[in-house]
Amino acid sequence: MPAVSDPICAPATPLLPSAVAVLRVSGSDLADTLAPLLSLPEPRKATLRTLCWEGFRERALVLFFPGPSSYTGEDLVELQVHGNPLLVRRLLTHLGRLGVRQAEPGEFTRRALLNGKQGLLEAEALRDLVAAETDTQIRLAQARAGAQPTWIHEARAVLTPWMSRAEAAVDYGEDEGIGLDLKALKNDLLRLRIGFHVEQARSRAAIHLREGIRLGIVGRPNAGKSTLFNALAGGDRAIVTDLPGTTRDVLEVRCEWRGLPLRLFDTAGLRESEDRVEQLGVARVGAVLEEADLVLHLTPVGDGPDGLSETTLAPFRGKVLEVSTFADRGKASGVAIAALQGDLDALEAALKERLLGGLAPDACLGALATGRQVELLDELVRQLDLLSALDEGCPPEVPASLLQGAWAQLARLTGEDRADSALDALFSGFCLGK
Ligand SMILES: Nc1nc2c(ncn2[C@@H]2O[C@H](COP(=O)(O)OP(=O)(O)OP(=O)(O)O)[C@@H](O)[C@H]2O)c(=O)[nH]1
Ligand SMILES: [Mg+2]
Repeated sequence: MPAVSDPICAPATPLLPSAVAVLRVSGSDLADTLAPLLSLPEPRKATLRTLCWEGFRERALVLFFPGPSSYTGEDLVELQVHGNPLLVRRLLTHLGRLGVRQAEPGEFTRRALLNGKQGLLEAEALRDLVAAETDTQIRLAQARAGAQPTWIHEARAVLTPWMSRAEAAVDYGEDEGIGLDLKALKNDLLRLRIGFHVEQARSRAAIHLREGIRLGIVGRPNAGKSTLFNALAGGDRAIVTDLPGTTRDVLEVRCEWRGLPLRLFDTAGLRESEDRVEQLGVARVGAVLEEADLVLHLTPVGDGPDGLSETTLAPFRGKVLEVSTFADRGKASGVAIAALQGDLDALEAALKERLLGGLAPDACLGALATGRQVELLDELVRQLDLLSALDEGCPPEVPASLLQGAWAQLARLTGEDRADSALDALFSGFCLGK
């Protein structure tokens, strides 16, 4: 039985002039509710119907998915009408008169979740898929939307028998001499923990890819910052000249470069200047340093250190990557590039090492990727680490409670604990009609 069943409706496409607009209606017994407007067609067969209300006559393509074999698990009707925003609003108002209320953002998916049609992890992936801005982000979200990670099933398969053994040891242990074989438990956990550590590395990288990497480009004037900015952005976005002090403002661009979703910041060259505009530009570098996930500090090959860059970057050392530019002009150690010539392989390798722990973006397909998910995975790993460190002689209550803790983390991860807080956080990020 669906948990919620009052009929809801929402536009599933943006309210903009377009060829087609899609409206969704979900609820139990939609045949009755919608009877004054249309007779429902054969299930899952696109069928033309003329919708008549308040003097409007709209030819609509209608799709009917009877519950429970529908996205929401209840009756679902999709109406494809002409993409006039006013027409769509009039139809929604009329549906309101028939007792179909406007859905909250994400309410269709919330019902899908409550009716067991979808898991929380898949729903989070769907939200990310709709919000994705780059190819990599779309691929990652698609991989997560498809299926629950297999390691979750494997973990449950390992934990289930141990939970019953631990319970038995707690309930009957003393009377009937049932002990818990901690050594065998630790052995079983070993394989799981190795897998979990791989998942942790993959998900740390996946978080960067999902959120996009804020990359600041700083250095002295003429270090080649704007040239690199343009090369990464794949277009002529910033002015490049051989005059030092060309860039005065912070320029920002979002792009994907070699599988890395980036938010790039080009900045004014760091130097003491009499020029008022340039001074203002240099002052803005600080904000970029604060905001960035990683700062590329460019120094032309053969140039010595410069004092202003050193002092400006000192508080941010932990996130600075030193990069030698103009590699076409001389030999350099470390990460060396020639942006003008498009020679950026060393930078690619260094970025992937620093941000993805050396993983390729494709290696993160299917990994957990949100803050919520990764926190729960970390907690799960912590519980298993504690279990593996237990003394042979400890009372069975301790492993029993740790095993239950690990199980609870898995349930929170997949949303099977039905916690409202996770659902509310998720659906506040959804668009209408999803
Ligand atoms: N040979 C060579 N020239 C480069 C390279 N990168 C940049 N240049 C040239 O160096 C000059 C300065 O480049 P920009 O990208 O404007 O330098 P910038 O760091 O943005 O300079 P400011 O905006 O003044 O701080 C331009 O004439 C570029 O064509 C490179 O890798 N090799
Ligand atoms: Mg510049």
